[in-house]
Amino acid sequence: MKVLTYLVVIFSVFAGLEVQAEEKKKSDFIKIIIESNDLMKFNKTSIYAEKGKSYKITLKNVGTLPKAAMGHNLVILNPGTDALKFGTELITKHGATLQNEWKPVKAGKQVLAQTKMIGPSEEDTLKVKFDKVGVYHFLCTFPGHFAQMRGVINVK
Ligand SMILES: [Cu+2]
Repeated sequence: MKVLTYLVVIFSVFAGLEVQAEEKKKSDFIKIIIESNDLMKFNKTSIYAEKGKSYKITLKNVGTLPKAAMGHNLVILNPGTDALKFGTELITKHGATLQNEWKPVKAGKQVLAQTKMIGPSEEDTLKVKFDKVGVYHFLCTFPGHFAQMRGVINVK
């Protein structure tokens, strides 16, 4: 009887450990911080990522100009969509307006993930997982910013 009790205890301990490991895996996000500023620049324009891993990407606005004049966001596009072309079509094709804070609401699956538009000293974090190997373009969709505020995520 005692042996059985020990076995049950041992089994329970192992089962518990497994649950813990599982939970740890779920919260295992790789964190990346990107800064944006009043000079209309991201501080990172080339990022390497791994297929199948989960990321938390935080966009920080380290500028001081008001959001209406110099707001920033981070919009990650799926492979095959070019950020420069996407930028030129934001208002004409992708539904970005002043009212929706320049969110490309009509872009559908061309957008993989995005933060909200943020003002000075604000930040916003998006969660993303890259399912495919490839080059993912990103940009800020505030009018005109795509000309400078662009970058690539190389997923291997
Ligand atoms: Cu911007």
